[in-house]
This record gives sequence, structure tokens and C-alpha cells, in this order.
Amino acid sequence: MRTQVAIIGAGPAGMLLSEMLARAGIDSVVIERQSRDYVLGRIRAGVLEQTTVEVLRALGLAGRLDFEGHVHDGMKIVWSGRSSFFIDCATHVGKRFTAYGQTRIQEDLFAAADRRGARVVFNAEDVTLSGLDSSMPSIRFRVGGEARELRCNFIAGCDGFHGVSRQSVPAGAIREYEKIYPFGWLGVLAPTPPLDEIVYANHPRGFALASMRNPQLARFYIQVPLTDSVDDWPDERFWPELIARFPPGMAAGIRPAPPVEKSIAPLRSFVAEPMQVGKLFLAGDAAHIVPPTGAKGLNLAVSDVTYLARAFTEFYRAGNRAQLDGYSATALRRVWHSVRTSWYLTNLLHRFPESTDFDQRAQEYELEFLKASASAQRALAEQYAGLPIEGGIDFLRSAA
Ligand code: RFL
Ligand code: PHB
Repeated sequence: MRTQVAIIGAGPAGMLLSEMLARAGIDSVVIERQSRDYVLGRIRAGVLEQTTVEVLRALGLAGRLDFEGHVHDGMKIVWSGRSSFFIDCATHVGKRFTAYGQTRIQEDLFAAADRRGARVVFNAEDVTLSGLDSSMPSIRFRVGGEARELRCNFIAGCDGFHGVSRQSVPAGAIREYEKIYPFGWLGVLAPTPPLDEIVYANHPRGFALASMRNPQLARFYIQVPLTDSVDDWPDERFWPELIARFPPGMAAGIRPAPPVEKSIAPLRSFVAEPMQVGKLFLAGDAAHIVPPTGAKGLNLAVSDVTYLARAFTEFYRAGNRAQLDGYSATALRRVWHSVRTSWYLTNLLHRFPESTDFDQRAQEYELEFLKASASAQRALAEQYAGLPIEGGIDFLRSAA
């Protein structure tokens, strides 16, 4: 098999990149380790930045999103179980958010890929990359026990944090910056009406978050110790603990229901620099991880592949390598902005194992300051809303 761009990973980054390349007349093949059903079954992100929605709209992929997505102006922060304020991104920076599950986006992307007859190989085992510095890199893998090879001009590593792409570069070519947090999030998806807003709660018992998927489907998270497993959190323990971390007025709006999904995710900040080595370009979680506190991971995957698609388009249309050469530097500016914001919000809202009552009080008074200061709220709104895509996204409209 041959193609222009080999894409490793059929998550949101890989499938969106293949869609953007197809619009520009650039051929790609996507190689995915899991089955299609497995990829569609993963419950993850839920909050889209305005920039992400605009990218999907420019590609004509936002029909269902515009119909089903719940648009909101910002998020609420509560603490000490009593006080609260609203980070109004719509008022402060003119940007809004849309609650729309990552599972839905993944379905929309697979449907678009089916319509254009895209080449996506699922269940690819033992994927290996070679010739990253050569004029014709190649990917070897097995499907149903049969060995295959895909030769290409470039490789896009969109295979998530545990993928093979980043691990295939020569030692020392990439520097990694990492912070592992001493807790995880227990996430629950339940068929019950969500609260009206997305609410982040700082509480002496630990952080909690109330979010939504649709008017009948709520998404909740609570901070739990890293040593806990899902079995430690039967429903009889989860619901009272969640409710205890919200102020009584809000807690009254949480109606326990048997969850359809329950899982624990560890929290990590991670950035790989540079995001490109030879003919390999990393995008999305393969290059960086943010703790979910800022709801940034999926949004960064979308901005990375937007920059990457524009660079490939420039290269194949005009033979101009400048944007490809500058890809990592451009993408990292937006990445680090969100990495820093997510780290800040994680520190502000969680109870760390070593933290004392003093630390808890200091957090609470920082929140009091945010509540009282319009300029501090504006600064936070600017960070939470995410940076614009440098150079804009008009090229997507002209390609489509
Ligand atoms: P993905 O989604 O991990 O996809 C990578 C794909 O690569 C495949 N793969 C391989 N394929 C071939 N060969 C190999 N050797 C391979 N190894 C792996 C995998 O099977 C997979 O299909 O990465 P991508 O595309 O970069 O997308 C990133 C997002 O999934 C991620 O950043 C978000 O889910 C993060 N995130 C959130 N982001 C937001 O923007 N807003 C949110 O509200 C939000 N909430 C969350 C989140 C992530 C969470 N968890 C569970 C980590 C909430 C949670 C709880
Ligand atoms: C979600 O709805 O899954 C969600 C919302 C906000 C976050 C993280 C996850 O910060």
C-alpha cells in the first residue's frame, strides 16, 4: 500500500486530519489498533471550545452538533460548599462553549469517512514505524495475522499518549515535560437530568464536577485517591459523596440514577518537544496530555491537526515547506497556553494529599478574590476560552 500521509490512530485527531486532507485532495490511510466499535465506545470529553465548533462547521461536519449540542456562556465555580461565581466567557471574551460528547464527534467523523470511502484499517497489530528520516518512510503492521506495509511521504502520529509514534523516534530527539498528580477522577455517566450549568466544586473532601451530555444524560466526576478502583465506588457510596461536595441548593438538583458508565482516569500534564522529528509529525494526545480540569485535550487535538493540515496543504499545493517546518513551534504556543491553564485550575480546585487546612484556606481566598475582581475573572475567562488558531481557518472553507 502507498499513500501521501499515513495517519496512526483513528481517534478524533487522526480522523479529523484525514478529513481535512481529503478536502485538499491529499491522500491518506488511517491505521488503528482497536476495532471501530471499541473506538466508538470510549466515553471521554464533553466540552468544545468555540474554535473547535468553528473548525467542524467549516468542514460541514457540525449538522448534528448544532442541533444537539448545548451552548453555554462559561462555567461556574463553587467552594466551601457555599459560595460561587460564574466565569462568563461570552461577556468577557465573546466566546461560548458547546457540550457535545466526544463519542458523538467520533461517530460524525466515521460517518463522513464512510461517505468519502476513506481507507481506515482497524485492528492493526504490532504497528512499527521506520525510515523517519528517509524519503519514503514506512509503517509495518499485521491484520488478522497477515503482514502488511504502508509506504508514504509523511507520518502523522495521532495515536494518543500510549501510542507507538512518539516512542519510535531516536533517543534524545524529543524532550518530555511531565507532571503526575497524586489523584484521579472517577467519572460517572448517568441517565438523569444534569445541573443547568457546568459546575466545578472545590471542597475539603476533594474536587467534584457536574457536566452534561444532553437533557437526560448527566456526566459527573469526583476526585479520588490513585489507589482506588471502580470497585471501591459502588453507587451507594458514589452518589452521597458527590452530593456532599456541592452546596445544598445545587446538591438538591442531583438525582441519583444507575450509571451507564463508571471509570477512573489518572491526572497528568505532559508535553513532548518538538512535535516533529524528520517525516513524523505528532498531534493530539500523542504529543501532549492535560488534566481534564480545563476541558482542553480534545480542543488541542483539533487545533494541532488544523495547523498540520494547513501545512500539508501548502506543501502539496505549492511545494512550500515553511509551515511544515514551523508546525511544532506554532502548535506548541497554543498547547502550552492550555497546559498552563489546566495546571492552574487543577491546583486551584483539588485537595492535594499533602495539603493542610492552611492550603485549603489559601485556595478559598484565591477563589474569593476571583469572585470579587472583574479583571481577575476576565483574565480567567481568557485562559479558559483558549487561544485563537493562528492564521485563522479560512483555508478549510476554501478546501471544502
Ligand atoms: P485518542 O482519542 O487517544 O486517540 C488515539 C487513537 O490511537 C489509537 N492507537 C493506535 N493505533 C495504531 N497503533 C498503535 N500503536 C496505537 N496506539 C494507540 C488508539 O486506539 C486511539 O483510537 O487521541 P486524540 O485523537 O489525540 O484525541 C485526544 C482526546 O481523546 C483527549 O484529549 C480528550 O478525550 C481529553 N478530555 C477532554 N478534552 C476536552 O477537550 N474536553 C473535555 O471535556 C475532556 N474531558 C478528557 C475529558 C479525557 C478524559 N479521559 C478519560 C482521559 C474527560 C476525561 C475523563
Ligand atoms: C465532561 O463533560 O466530560 C467534562 C467537562 C468539563 C471538564 C472535563 C470534562 O473540565
